[in-house]
Amino acid sequence: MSHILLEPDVELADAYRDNGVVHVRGLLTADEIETIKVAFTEQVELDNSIGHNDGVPDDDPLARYPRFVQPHRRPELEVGRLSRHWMLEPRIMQRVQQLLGPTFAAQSMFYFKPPTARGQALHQDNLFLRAHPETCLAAWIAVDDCDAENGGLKVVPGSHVYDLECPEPADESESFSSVQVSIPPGLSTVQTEMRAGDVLFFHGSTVHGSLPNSSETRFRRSLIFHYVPQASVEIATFYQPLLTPAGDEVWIDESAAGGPCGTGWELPEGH
Ligand SMILES: O=C(O)CCC(=O)C(=O)O
Repeated sequence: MSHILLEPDVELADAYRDNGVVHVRGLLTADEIETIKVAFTEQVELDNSIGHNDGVPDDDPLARYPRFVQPHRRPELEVGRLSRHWMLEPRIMQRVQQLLGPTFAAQSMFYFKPPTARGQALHQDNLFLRAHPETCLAAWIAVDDCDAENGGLKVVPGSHVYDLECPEPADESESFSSVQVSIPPGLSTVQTEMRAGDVLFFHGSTVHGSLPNSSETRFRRSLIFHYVPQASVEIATFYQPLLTPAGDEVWIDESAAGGPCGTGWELPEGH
């Protein structure tokens, strides 16, 4: 067990402040996880056209099982309704608000990560969301048991106190995304081991990513949300409209492109 696991006698906010990443056991029940898993898997196997275009080749496992980005904006689909429900669900939202204060929801995503699929190289989420002046926070829900074999998330505790780093090219034999950041000096990656229904909360500067799914049989599905404090005054347009905890749509200013990489630097939308 890694030290990012929330101990019963530790406050969530204290653990988050110290590590920038907190693993909470069993927030969703087995039945709730089953409903999510079945709905998303049936959707992608029936029609994967709502998947995000990451430009992968046709013979890539991710071509058949593309990640879904912003599925909560598809109310006509069960996966859309489920995404929106869980994005605002009090067990998640109350914990997010303990960490951020008054909160807007900004993004939903679902990763299938089928057997042999590539992972996502180390990165910091707020490079993409560009929430300002406050950073974003992720709630990463394990829909399968996730570990090193099936490409479970790797995180760098303590990296949240560092600024955003302008990324370098990633090794695309291991990562479907093309950019990666380095591990801050003196810190190291922790391989998470999560059970279905566990949730990992992490800060927008926390360095994290995943290796390929080296299993021949196990998927590594996850439902992922990103949030920003209501104190944010700007965010990249892709994440708008934001949602209040009551589900009302809100628009704030659009953040300028570039961030730590300077002007002219463009990242793909979604991340
Ligand atoms: O699930 C993964 O492998 C990566 C997800 C991720 O990095 C993210 O949600 O920002």
